[in-house]
Amino acid sequence: MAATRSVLLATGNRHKVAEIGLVLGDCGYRVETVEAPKIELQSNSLETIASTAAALAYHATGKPVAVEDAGLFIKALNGFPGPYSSYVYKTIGLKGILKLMASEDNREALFRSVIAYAGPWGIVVFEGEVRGIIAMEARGSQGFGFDPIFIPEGSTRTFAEMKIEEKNKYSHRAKAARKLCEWLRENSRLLAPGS
Ligand code: ITT
Repeated sequence: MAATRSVLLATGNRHKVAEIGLVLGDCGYRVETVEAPKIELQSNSLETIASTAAALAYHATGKPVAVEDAGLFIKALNGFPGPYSSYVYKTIGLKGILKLMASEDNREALFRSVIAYAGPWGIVVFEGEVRGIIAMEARGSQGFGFDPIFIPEGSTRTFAEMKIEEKNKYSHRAKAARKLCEWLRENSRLLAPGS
């Protein structure tokens, strides 16, 4: 089915667009992008960050807008970096995380994704998570961010060793996007054609 309807996603991350685009394509929607709100919100809650950013973007564009916020939560580090994942990736990076984890036997971690979709209906929020472990060393060259050090439950390979289709079978983001798909199906009457 050709996707004639679209969802506007406020993000500067092309990998998110590709991953969410693949899922939404399956339910007949294209992803279009708009610049993410300039304000980088600091909060302990992915829900608060995504919802506030979606509300701001909706206000700025006058069109329904989705924002996705995600984070990596490492058990042995009490959930660090969590909502600060983007900042931690840019500062200490993969090497820094592997160093912090060097003497840890417990490698359990969790990726969480929250998609907030703001429109005339208010803000709806969809969540997805995937459990896994932090690898002993970085592996793979696909994807982005912490993909080279995260091995999802049910696989022996890191996200960075997977093509998007395979990552989407496991990923937090694909799970949240599938929930958005269900919502779009059930609420298509709220969305004007072409919006
Ligand atoms: P936006 O423009 O959408 O904000 P971003 O890259 O800044 O893009 P986030 O604020 O959601 O995205 O930051 C989440 C960070 O967590 C991201 O920069 C990665 O370092 C990490 N992360 C989130 N999801 C990930 C995934 O699927 N694979 C690898 N790392 C991920």
